[in-house]
Amino acid sequence: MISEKSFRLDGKVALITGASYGIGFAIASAYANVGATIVFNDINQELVDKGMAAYKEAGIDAHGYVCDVTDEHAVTELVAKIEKEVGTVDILVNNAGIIRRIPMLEMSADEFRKVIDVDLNAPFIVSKAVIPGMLKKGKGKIINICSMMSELGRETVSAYAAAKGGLKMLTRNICSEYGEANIQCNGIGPGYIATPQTAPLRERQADGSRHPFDQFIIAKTPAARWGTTEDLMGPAVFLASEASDFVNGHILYVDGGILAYIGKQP
Ligand code: NAP
Ligand code: GCO
Repeated sequence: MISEKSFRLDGKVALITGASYGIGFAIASAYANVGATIVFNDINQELVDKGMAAYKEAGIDAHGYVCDVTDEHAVTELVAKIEKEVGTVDILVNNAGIIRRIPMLEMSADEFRKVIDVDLNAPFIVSKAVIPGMLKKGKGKIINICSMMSELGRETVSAYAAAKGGLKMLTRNICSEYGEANIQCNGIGPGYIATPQTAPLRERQADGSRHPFDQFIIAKTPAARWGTTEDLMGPAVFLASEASDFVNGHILYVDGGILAYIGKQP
């Protein structure tokens, strides 16, 4: 029977990748607030130290590790270390990601590959590393952080859109391959969220006016605002909890209505 307990994560170990700050930090904080043990990684010690200090300030006793999620050997070692030092990963959030805003004709194949490597190959690598532990436990939750670009394109983000579109289908495939083992794999598709990643799109202009893209997103969003990382907390808790045990292969868009809206008339 449904109860508040259905949305709790007590006794669960949650690994959130790239979670020193931004969306990953917010999701990890939400999970800690409902009982989970938090494990996170970031790409260098400076970021991990920054994250550990931020978690401590928030009253969260997190476990932080340095790991480049694109390095399969390093990820395998990371998961083995987590299982030894903390416990089997019950919840994985593939959050780490990069974006390169470059017109396609100016983007090198190496730059394209780098985005695909972090935003698509890495979720495959990390998911592959944690699924064996989930199979042993007979359950698990994988949540991939997708994007508006899992559904829409726009100028200068060809690599990112290709990666996030692929991540949507990887989500559906993990669902298909491991649903019978009681592993649920879903995605969260944030709209436009105010984090360091989108800071260039929100910079004030020299005359103090809002960035043109900022104004564009306000007109494209029924909620008429940018999202905050807090807006993602409830959906992330839901998809990590037993309350969503029959939700699988679903991309939950948390976008203030962008995907439903043609946009406000200029
Ligand atoms: P962010 O502020 O740029 O944070 C991303 C985190 O991932 C950073 O800590 C980053 O470290 C880390 N990271 C990057 N490459 C890594 C690697 N190879 N190994 C380990 N960690 C790595 O981004 P965000 O805005 O919080 O976004 C988080 C996720 O949400 C991303 O997947 C992004 O695509 C997605 N998303 C964001 C928005 C938005 O509007 N902000 C909307 C939809 C989806 P560094 O600081 O060293 O780069
Ligand atoms: C961009 C933005 C977006 C957001 C997010 C939207 O340049 O268009 O960075 O891609 O990061 O992915 O959902």
